[in-house]
Amino acid sequence: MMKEELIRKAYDIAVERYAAVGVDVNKAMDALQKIALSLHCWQADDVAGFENPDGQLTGGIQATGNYPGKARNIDELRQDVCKAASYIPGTHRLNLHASYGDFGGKYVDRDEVEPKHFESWMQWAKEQGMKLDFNSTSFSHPKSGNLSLANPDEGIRSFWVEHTKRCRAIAEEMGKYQGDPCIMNLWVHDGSKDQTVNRLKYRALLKQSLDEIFATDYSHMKDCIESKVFGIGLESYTVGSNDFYIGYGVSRNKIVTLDTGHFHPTESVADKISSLLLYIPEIMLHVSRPVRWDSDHVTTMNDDTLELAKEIVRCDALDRVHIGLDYFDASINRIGAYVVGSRATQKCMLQALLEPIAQLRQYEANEQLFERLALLEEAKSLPWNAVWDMFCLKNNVPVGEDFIAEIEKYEAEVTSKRVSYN
Ligand code: RNT
Ligand code: ZN
Repeated sequence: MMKEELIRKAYDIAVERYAAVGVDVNKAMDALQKIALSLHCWQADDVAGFENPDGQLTGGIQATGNYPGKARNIDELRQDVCKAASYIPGTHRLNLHASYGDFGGKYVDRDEVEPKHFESWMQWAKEQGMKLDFNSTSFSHPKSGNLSLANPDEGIRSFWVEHTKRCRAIAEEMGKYQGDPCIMNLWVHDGSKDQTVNRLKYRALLKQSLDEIFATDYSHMKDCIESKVFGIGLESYTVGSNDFYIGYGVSRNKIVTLDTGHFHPTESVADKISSLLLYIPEIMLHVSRPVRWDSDHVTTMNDDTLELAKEIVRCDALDRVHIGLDYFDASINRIGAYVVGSRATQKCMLQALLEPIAQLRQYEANEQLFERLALLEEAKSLPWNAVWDMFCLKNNVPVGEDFIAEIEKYEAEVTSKRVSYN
């Protein structure tokens, strides 16, 4: 039997199997089709950017590994992102950092970035049918230090305020150009390696900086703010902690970014969704996979990601939760990393959309708790994978593991030929 015929057969059986537990598979497929992931541009080049690609990555983040073939310039990065996107079903967004501007070979300092440095990105994204999101960049700069927006030195603080204000103006132009709001994430690394005695002072400074940055109202961009537990070399104190940004987000009506790698290991990020949705307008996610000290391993279809996806669907919040990816693995094929993490996230979303939620809710309401647990367990082995295969087929992307050989081919023909500078 032809592979396609097999996929269709398995799909038809899955549709019936799901109907028996009250789930409409077509509806789930349609919903999945509408979910645009925001792909992080920085997986392609280990967060190097185009200001000074040989410069050091600072700010408490690290990309470990030295796998050959990383993108060395804007053209290669675009080519790689396109390649990755061609193996990810659906239409997705691209999330740029300010350090990835098209600077035309000149050094443009962070307090000088302008929409014109992102014009070619906007045009390119439009040609690809992709929308853009954006990030200010506080790290990997001579003025980054340990404190940027929370720096008591007024010269340094205002430098970063200016940078971030300019980033919002760039995001506004992107949003206007693409006819869809550009989501701008603000994450700063500010923190301290060891015991800190002026915690309140730095947090007050960060609050002040944010108020200055957000003073201008825009209508084509949305702001989000991202917390963290600790950075490498900044282990004892993080100015922008979870409490800090939840307080700020709630009081200023800002989107809060939940990076799944930025919480204590036993904390459930999934459980935060329903609380936050009651107090803030929207949520941005950075879906990642924490492993020990590293918050940025490639996303997989693990319990954490599944629970997160289920909570979004159970809260009926697909239109209020934006799903971005954030990991950087320099030890494996980088295009492969994009594809594995994106497809894993989509598989989790699909399983969430296929959950027999009506029946589960009824059990819960009736206090039929064995029944609830039993159906949750059984649902794990319902044939969601047949639906996933069909989704890939419909979207004209490789089904199952077929993308492995294709990425190997791209590696042999393209990325392995790139001379590494590191
Ligand atoms: C760092 C944050 C942040 C970065 C990107 C590169 O811990 O997660 O989102 O990963 O800005
Ligand atoms: Zn993040």
